[in-house]
This record gives sequence, structure tokens and C-alpha cells, in this order.
Amino acid sequence: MTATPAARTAFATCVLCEASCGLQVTVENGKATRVEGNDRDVFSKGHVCPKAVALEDVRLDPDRVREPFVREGTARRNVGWQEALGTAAAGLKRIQREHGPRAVAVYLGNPMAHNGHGLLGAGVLLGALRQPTRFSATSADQLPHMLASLEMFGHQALLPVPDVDRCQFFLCLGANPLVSNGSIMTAPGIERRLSDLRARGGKLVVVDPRRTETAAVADEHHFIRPGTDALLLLAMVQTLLEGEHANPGRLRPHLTGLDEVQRLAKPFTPERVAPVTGIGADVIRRLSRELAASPAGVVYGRVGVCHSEFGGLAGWLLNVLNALTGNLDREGGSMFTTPAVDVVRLGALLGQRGSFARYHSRVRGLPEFGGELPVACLAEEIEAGHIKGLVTIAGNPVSSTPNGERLARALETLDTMVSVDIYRNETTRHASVFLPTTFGLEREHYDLALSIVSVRNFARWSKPVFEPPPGVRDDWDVLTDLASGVAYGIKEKVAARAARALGARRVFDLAMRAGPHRVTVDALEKQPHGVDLGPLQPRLPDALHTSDRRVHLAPKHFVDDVPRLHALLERAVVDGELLLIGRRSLRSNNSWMHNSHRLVKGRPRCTLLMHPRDAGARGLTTGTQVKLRSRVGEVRVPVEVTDDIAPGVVSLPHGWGQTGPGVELRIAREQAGASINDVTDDARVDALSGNAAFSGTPVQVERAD
Ligand SMILES: Nc1nc2c(c(=O)[nH]1)N[C@H]1C(S)=C(S)[C@@H](COP(=O)(O)OP(=O)(O)OC[C@H]3O[C@@H](n4cnc5c(=O)[nH]c(N)nc54)[C@H](O)[C@@H]3O)O[C@H]1N2
Ligand SMILES: Nc1nc2c(c(=O)[nH]1)N[C@H]1C(S)=C(S)[C@@H](COP(=O)(O)OP(=O)(O)OC[C@H]3O[C@@H](n4cnc5c(=O)[nH]c(N)nc54)[C@H](O)[C@@H]3O)O[C@H]1N2
Ligand code: SF4
Ligand SMILES: [Mo]
Repeated sequence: MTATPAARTAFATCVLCEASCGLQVTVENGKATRVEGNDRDVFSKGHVCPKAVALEDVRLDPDRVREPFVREGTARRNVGWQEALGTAAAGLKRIQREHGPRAVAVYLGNPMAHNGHGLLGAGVLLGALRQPTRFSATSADQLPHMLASLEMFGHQALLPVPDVDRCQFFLCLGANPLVSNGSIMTAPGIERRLSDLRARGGKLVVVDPRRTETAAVADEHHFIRPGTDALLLLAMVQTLLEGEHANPGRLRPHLTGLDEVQRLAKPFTPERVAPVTGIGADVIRRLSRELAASPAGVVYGRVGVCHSEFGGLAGWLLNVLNALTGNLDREGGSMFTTPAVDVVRLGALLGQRGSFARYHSRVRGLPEFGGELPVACLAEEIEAGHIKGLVTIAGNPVSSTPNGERLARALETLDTMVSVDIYRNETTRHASVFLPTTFGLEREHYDLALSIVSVRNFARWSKPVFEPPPGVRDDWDVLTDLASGVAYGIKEKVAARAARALGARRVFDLAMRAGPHRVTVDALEKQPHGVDLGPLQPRLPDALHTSDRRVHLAPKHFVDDVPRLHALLERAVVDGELLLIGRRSLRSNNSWMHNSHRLVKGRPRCTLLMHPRDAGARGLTTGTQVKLRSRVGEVRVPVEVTDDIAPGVVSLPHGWGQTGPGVELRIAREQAGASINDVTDDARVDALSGNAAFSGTPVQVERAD
């Protein structure tokens, strides 16, 4: 299509996944007629994926909620903003007055990580609610990495990132960056970056119970039994230390706990862990040696390792391995960013380095982390009457947290539920008050959270491309207004109003001026293609926030958790056992992009992958409808037989199952599939961190008829 004279070109940031691609948007007659990668973007250099065009589908989606409403039964009554905010604030305030601040809970969802303004607004709301019970997608995602950072580096947000562009040996566990586009590794165009790695003689090794899209382009792939990565990593540590291949290099004087690690690792020989992990002792030894020998290597793990019952230990051991091989804080290894807004330093200045296990959930005693409780215990806390009001902000926990059915039932019993969202879905259908917000291209954008995990230092400030529809408001505005409404102390009221008056833009500007690059919002705004702030730089020991400015290799919480690994060594593989894992698809984003026709069309994607051996044993072939059952529930899905999945493992993608009364997603409903989280078990968490252990859920599968 050639551009008409009325067309204009705008530059934006994609808010869908962590890659944060720079976009070039062609606008004609008020619509985006093209959404392309911005070739001139200093960071993403034209990269884009099929989801970017769906930004426009969501923006114009007839099902998107564009007016605030209150719920009456399953029906809704549209109301003005004043009434909506007033009803929401009154309900929450009454609960806090009668039952205490913690009787109101707040759940923050993943899109907040892609919405710096919204994130600041949520902070203001949390302040106004004083001590609400907090939950977020963190405890269904990266909590183990953050716990490792807190305990080892002294700050929960000091997250190491693979320096993929200079790396020579990339060991990838439980991540599928070719589909996810990278996580805790903001790296637009990761496929190219990984192929460049191989082109310069580097090696890519993937460890995953499924032969993934990333495994398909790797030099090596090894199937692993779900949930056993911590054993593999500890055996690699053992090999390095016993074989004296360990060489922490420059960081040696800045490490503590090396002897303790050696003592802990001793019994975990490759021979002992091989039968449990399914990876041969010779392979474990070789990978350890190759990692140690590489001039620039990294061990990287993501949700596949976090979503296990030993996620905390795995998160810790990833860092230990990188440290022992001299790759921590080394070019081409596992490095730290220097972002324009230095969230880590600012947090520390405000006394917020993070926290762990200061208190525990009431029913099950799960540990607090960073002021939050694990979301796996949200339903039981509501059922027990400890939580009577809930605010969901860009979150869909019914679809995204274990035993979603149970949570859905619990939500119906709340006195007040406020949802700040764009869709009426599996979760927000339970809201008593719905507050609709702007989306993606309708607001200015700065990547507060993701610029702290990007593989190169960069900053991009994007202007809004479109005017928002008249009925919606920015997340920042909604959250700060709600904050003013719920605050009943003078201090909280003043703080909320001051924040609203100041504006998010000004807050960012102040933070940037105080940051390491001394940029300003005005200056960034003039550079729609982003500003390159250079490659990652070695930052240790200066960047550490531990009291002794050292890297703690053997923090007590992890040391105390190692005995659980001895028990795992003894856990035999049960004959006929099936363990459930998830997967992601390039044309889907968690639970909420399924209302875009162009993303969901084509053959059904919510299928259960099963190895021919397991399918044969049950008389199943591709297309057979099966009952997939666990301790907590049952769903019906079609089987897809493939030897890309390890025997004994089955895989179902998460984020499907847009059904239920009140769900207003017409396209998604037609291909609803089923929600994996109606089968995953809220009782299965990592006992150390409380993170949801979705992966490796024991299941039974049988023909549905
Ligand atoms: N297209 C698309 N992109 C996305 C998302 C999306 O939904 N769609 N979601 C975004 C979000 S919120 C996140 S957090 C990131 C996640 O980014 P990734 O971590 O790269 O996500 P996944 O593709 O789920 O990869 C996890 C891998 O772990 C494997 N796995 C499961 N259990 C185990 C195990 O016990 N051990 C090992 N070694 N592997 C295991 C799975 O087979 C899978 O291949 O992706 C982001 N990007
Ligand atoms: N079984 C299983 N479960 C998983 C995972 C898995 O791999 N397997 N992955 C986990 C991971 S990594 C994550 S991050 C979580 C995600 O968990 P959640 O964050 O709870 O879920 P999402 O599906 O991302 O839902 C996002 C919500 O935000 C709304 N939204 C989108 N954009 C905006 C916006 O700009 N403003 C507002 N106010 N709302 C918006 C959407 O309509 C939707 O309701 O799920 C976790 N759950
Ligand atoms: S890779 Fe991620 S950020 Fe880039 S266009 Fe696709 S969804 Fe958007
Ligand atoms: Mo995530």
C-alpha cells in the first residue's frame, strides 16, 4: 500500500513483550495502517514480530471496555468516572476501616512491567492504602531470580543479564527466547543475536523437556526431567570445584562463601544426578568444562526453572555457576545494566533494597518477598476471610495463577473488587467496579522496568500515537485518583494529590537527571529512535548492595534449602507418570491477546503435546480429545503427538480458556481452549520462595469419550 498524502508516520514502543521493539507506525484516517519495526531504532534496529500489528486490534477492539462500570449480577451498568472512583474508594475504605488495612489486597499484573507510568501510579496507590496485602505476577514468574539477587548481591532488582552480543557459550535452561523474545534479557531480535553468536564461533546449548524453537537452532539440546534443574546446576558446580576448573577471576577477592558451596556441592556428583535429571554424567562434565573454558560464557535460566519446586535454588545456582567460571560481571557473561533511571540505586536510597520472610501468609505461612505474598495463596486467604477487598491492576490471576478455578470462586465472595483493566475477562468479570484505561499506542512511554534488564544500555521515550477514546484514562491517572479517594490519613492524601499534581513525566525527569547518564525527558523525546547508552560495563563490586560489598555465594536461606535436593535425588521416576509443563506461542501473549482474529486464526494451538510412546500406551493419536486431570481439576483438550516432547512429559500452553458468564471476548471465546491453570496446583510452590510451581505438575491423561 502506498502512503496517501494524509498519512503520517509515528514512532512508538511495543509494550507487549520484554523485547520492547521500536515501532514505526503509519497512520491514515485515524488508524494504524502499518505497524513495522523501526529500522532507525538504535536498539531494536527494525526487529518486530507478528504481535505488533495486534496493538491496533486491541486498541480498536469492539470488546475493549471504554467506559467505567459497576456490576449488577453478571450485567454491567455504565457509570461516570466520578461515580466509579467514588464507589471503588468507598468500598475499599469501608473494608480497611472495619477489618484493618490488610483486608484489602492489590494484585499487579504483568503489563505493569511494560508501563512505567502505570507502575509509578500503582506505587502511589499502594502508599495510600498503607499496608494492603500485596500480590503480583512476580510470584508466578521471576521471584526466584529476585530472591537470588537480594541474597547474593544485596538488592532484589540488581538482576544479571546475559551479555548475549559478546557471549561465546550460551547455556539456556527453561527458556525459549525464539518465541518469548527473551526475558530478563531485553534483546529485540534475539534470533539474530543468537545466530551471530554461532557465526562468530560461539556455542548455544539448550536444556528443556521440549525440543523448542530455540533448541532447533542450537548446537545441542538436552531433554531434562521437569523440576530437576537445580540438581543439574549443582552437579556442574561440583564438577568445577572438584576438578579445579573453577576460576572466579577478577571477582575472587569479592566473593564470600566459596568453601561453603564446595561443601554443599560435594555429594551431588554427575553420576548421582544423571538418573534423576535424565542428562548423562558425561554430558554434565563436558558442559561444565566447556563453560569454564569459554572466554565469555553464560548460564541463563528463565521461567522453566523458576516454575519448579526448586526454583529458588536454581536461581541461586545460576549465579553461583556464572561467578565460579569468572563470567559474572564479565563482558560476554552475566552482567548488570546502567540504565537512565537507576531503579536499583534509587530504591536503595529510599531504603528499598528488598526483603524476604519478614512475615508470612496467615493460612499456609508462605514467606513475604519485597512486601508481597505469593499469589498461590491468594484464594485461601480470601476463603479464610483475611482478604475482603481486591484491586487488580492489569492482571488476570484467574487465568495466570495455579488453581484458577478456586480463585474464581473466591473472588465471587469478596465485598469489593476493583479492576483497572482494558478487558472484561476471566478475572475482571468478577469486578464490582471496572476502571478502563488507555492502551499501548495511546500514551507516552518509558520502559522503567525493562531498561534495567536490557542487553545494552539504552533509553527511549515514546510519545502517544493516538488520542485515547473519550471514556478511558491513563493508568497513572486512574491509580493516583483512586489513591486520593482511598487515602484516609492526611499524610496519604497529601502524598497522593502531590503525585497527581507532579505527574509521572516529571517524576521520570527528576529520576533521569539524578541517573548515571544525566539525560532528561525533553532530550529523550527529541530522539524517537532511542538513545544508545553503550554496551554493558563491569560494575562490581561498586554496584553491590550487600553490607560487606561482596557477592554472597552461600546465603543462609539457600544453604538451608539444599537438603530438599537430597530428597529429590531419592525421588524415583514413577512408571507411567506424566508431568505437565507449559509453553508460549509467538502469536499470543500470556492470557489477553486472544481477541485479535489475526493472532488466533489458523489451527488450534491449545493442544496437549505428548510423546508417541505415551500416546501409544494410551491409544491416543493427534486430535483425540482427552481428559487432563490433576489433584485440583480437569480440563478437556486435544492431543498432539510429537517426539519434540520428552517421554513422560506433556505440554499445554497457558493463557487459554476465555469462558464463563460475563467474559466479553467474542473472538477469544470461539477458540477458547482450556486453561492449564485449572489443572496446576496451588499447593505446589517452591518451598523456599513461595513461587508458583506450575512446571512438573503430575497429571493423568485419558481419552475423553
Ligand atoms: N510470544 C510470547 N512472548 C512472551 C510471552 C508470551 O506469552 N508470548 N510472555 C512473556 C512473559 S510474561 C515472560 S515471563 C517471558 C518468558 O520467557 P521464557 O522463559 O523464554 O518462556 P517460555 O517460552 O515459557 O520458556 C520456558 C521454557 O521452559 C521449559 N521448561 C518447562 N519446565 C522446565 C524445567 O523444569 N526445566 C527446564 N530446563 N525447562 C523447563 C519449557 O518447555 C519452555 O520451553 O516471555 C515473555 N514473552
Ligand atoms: N501455567 C502457567 N501459568 C503462568 C505462566 C506459565 O508459563 N504457565 N506464566 C506466568 C507469567 S511469566 C506471568 S508474567 C503471569 C502473567 O499474569 P497476569 O499479569 O496476571 O496475566 P496477563 O495474562 O498478563 O494479564 C494481563 C491483564 O492486563 C490487562 N491489560 C493489558 N494491557 C493493559 C494496560 O495497558 N493497562 C491495564 N490496566 N490493563 C492492561 C489485560 O486485559 C489482562 O487482564 O502468568 C503466569 N502464569
Ligand atoms: S518482539 Fe515483543 S516487543 Fe517486539 S514487536 Fe513482538 S511483541 Fe512487540
Ligand atoms: Mo512473565
